[in-house]
Amino acid sequence: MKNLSLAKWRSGEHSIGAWVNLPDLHVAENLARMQFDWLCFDLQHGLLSYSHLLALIPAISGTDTTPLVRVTDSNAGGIGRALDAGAHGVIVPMVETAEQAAAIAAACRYPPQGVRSCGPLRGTMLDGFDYLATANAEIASIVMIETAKGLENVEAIAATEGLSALFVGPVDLCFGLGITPGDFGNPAFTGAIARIVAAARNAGIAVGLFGFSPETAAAAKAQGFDFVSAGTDVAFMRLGATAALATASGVAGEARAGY
Ligand code: 3PY
Ligand code: MG
Repeated sequence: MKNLSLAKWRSGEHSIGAWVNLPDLHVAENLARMQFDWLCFDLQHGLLSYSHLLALIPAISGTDTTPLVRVTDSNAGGIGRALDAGAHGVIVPMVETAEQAAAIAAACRYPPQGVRSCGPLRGTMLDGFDYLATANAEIASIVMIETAKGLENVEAIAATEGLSALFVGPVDLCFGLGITPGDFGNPAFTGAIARIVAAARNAGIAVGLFGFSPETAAAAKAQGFDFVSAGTDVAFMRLGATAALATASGVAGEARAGY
């Protein structure tokens, strides 16, 4: 198997993905054919269940778009299930300590580097018979920094052996900092972003951002992020529908990004 997004992050190339909240394989199929580097199927907050993943990941297989899954939490069983469904990487929310990060990195790798249990049924079907031999080097283990405690420990978390990337959840990070959700210009927020980016850079791993809007996504590269989501499937629909309705009616509507 080959993780094209991980290869980009390792070579310092910026990548842009999209977030999938809807359990419809046609949405995923379309997005994967629109040149996004990766799609993240969201089991934490999206309207998806594990059985949807089994259909959605094959819907983008064979394209150059990397399938990532945001799991519900750091439980090793859930991480193993997402990878066994064919994900090329997991994004784990609310990570707060280096011990947690180490357990996540281990859950993503087969022994001797980790503790992932062997069962590459879907991996072999989708990615070929070299799956078992190549998965440890290709699976991305990504942890979210989005709480006050996670930020406090970010340097130690970033230094964790086997971790591929940090990922910022901007709205939970606002909650963690005690500022208004969406107040992304607040110095407390911009300071936290600079600290997270520096921690990743110093540890030699990538750092990504959930793009709350196309505008915040566009600013991510200059802020030092290696990868960013341009939006969610639902937000794309809302933004496109608002623009279409405004053009057709001649009455401007309020475009709402976000989730
Ligand atoms: C956040 O903004 O906290 C996220 O996790 C994005 O989904
Ligand atoms: Mg979050």
